[in-house]
Amino acid sequence: MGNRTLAIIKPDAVGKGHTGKIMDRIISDGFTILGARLVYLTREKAEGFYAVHKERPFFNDLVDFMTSGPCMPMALEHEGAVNAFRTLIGATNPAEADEGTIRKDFAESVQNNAVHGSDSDENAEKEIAFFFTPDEIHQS
Ligand code: IDP
Ligand code: MG
Repeated sequence: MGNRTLAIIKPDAVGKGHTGKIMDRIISDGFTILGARLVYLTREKAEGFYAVHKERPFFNDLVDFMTSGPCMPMALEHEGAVNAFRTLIGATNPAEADEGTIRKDFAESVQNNAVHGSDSDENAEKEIAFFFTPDEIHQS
């Protein structure tokens, strides 16, 4: 079980000024932030990041959304980081997210759902490398 995951505070949450509150929830839940940066995704980068979803009907809207403003990718450390973070953020659709989760409290809709979290250790490492070079990640 890996100890790292890639989180993104998405453009809806950054735009509404929720970045600090969401980072506070992440830190309070015991995650260490190994790297973080404000990023303006190009269309090409957003399409690359979500390439696994390119056949889905919502793909174009998702890319529009992810390029609508800055977002904040973060490399996070925690024991069993992938599952721990997905528990903290809640279900993809905020209407189905548990009380106290980040998506329940900050998401607008199934698309504009405030945060991303990696879905496997393998994808976590790929997604961290998508945004950060090894020397940009704090080695704890
Ligand atoms: P996840 O972010 O919870 O892992 P995924 O199924 O990997 O969910 O979908 C990636 C992102 O695509 C979601 O976070 C959300 O922004 C968007 N998305 C997923 N399903 C839908 C949908 O049915 N309609 C619109 N957008 C969606
Ligand atoms: Mg996913």
